[in-house]
Amino acid sequence: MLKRVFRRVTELFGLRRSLDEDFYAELEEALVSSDVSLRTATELAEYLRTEIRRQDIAELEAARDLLKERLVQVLSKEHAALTWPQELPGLYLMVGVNGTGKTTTIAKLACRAMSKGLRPILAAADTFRAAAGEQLEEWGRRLEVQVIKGRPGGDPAAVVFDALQAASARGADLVIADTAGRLHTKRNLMEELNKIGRVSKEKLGRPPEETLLVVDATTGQNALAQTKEFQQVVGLTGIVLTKLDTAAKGGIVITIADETDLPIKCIGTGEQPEDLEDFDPRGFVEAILENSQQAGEGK
Ligand SMILES: Nc1nc2c(ncn2[C@@H]2O[C@H](COP(=O)(O)OP(=O)(O)OP(=O)(O)O)[C@@H](O)[C@H]2O)c(=O)[nH]1
Ligand SMILES: [Mg+2]
Repeated sequence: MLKRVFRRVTELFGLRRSLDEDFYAELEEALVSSDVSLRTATELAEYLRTEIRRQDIAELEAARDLLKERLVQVLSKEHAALTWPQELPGLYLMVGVNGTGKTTTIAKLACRAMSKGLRPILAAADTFRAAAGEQLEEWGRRLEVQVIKGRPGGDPAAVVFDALQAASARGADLVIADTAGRLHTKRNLMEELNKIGRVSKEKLGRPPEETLLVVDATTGQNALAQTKEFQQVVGLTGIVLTKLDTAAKGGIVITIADETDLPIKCIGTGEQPEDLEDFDPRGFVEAILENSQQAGEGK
């Protein structure tokens, strides 16, 4: 799936003969065309230039290994694993712009929780669209997980509150709350999200175990602006990057890791409940920067 993500970067190492000045400019350009931000691309090229000189590297192969190691370093963050609740019930809040895969990811997380022996409850705090609650209820039926729903147009914070209450009453371990997709530039909707965060924190007596921003990997560079806005309004613990099984270029993963302190916790690789993987920085880097011979075979 990620084979063609960094094709231009991969090809650069395959086609070039030497590490001359043009190499760095071309590397920067190839990274940007793979959705890496200009800032991150420049930093990476500069790092390579310095290290190649310092270590007196002449081989393209060695330069590629250097880039790989640097990318692994950039992508490796603390607290990258999902935090499962210590105190019950725990809470996962799912946030993000429209259509990124929040609701689907909730089904995936519910599955993951159940495979760990935890009992989840889903909170349909997307009261904005009637169909949103129905979509979550459909997952609830499929997975045999309870769904707490509010009135259409009702207060989403109240739905999360009710779900936490229900979880306590019924001995459930984890509430996973769906929220309406919202543009990070819409002030009133972001305020609503802030309220959901405040109310849950008050009810729990601590912050939610996870407040996860669901990012569509095909979004490109706008994902960075989204991340920064949501981080400011609701305080994120990490990112779930979805749709990596599609035509996503994936460079945004590197930009988010480089320009924020948030870990990418999981990746979505399909539309089914089992299509969720822990993010593995080394595996990711190996997948995007395979050696040029393999890249040729993959065409
Ligand atoms: N290929 C692929 N499709 C995905 C993935 N995650 C979600 N989708 C699809 O993306 C579409 C939107 O997913 P939803 O889960 O409804 O997204 P949402 O963020 O809840 O959307 P809103 O509630 O409208 O904001 C659906 O068709 C999902 O099946 C993924 O990892 N891979
Ligand atoms: Mg949804």
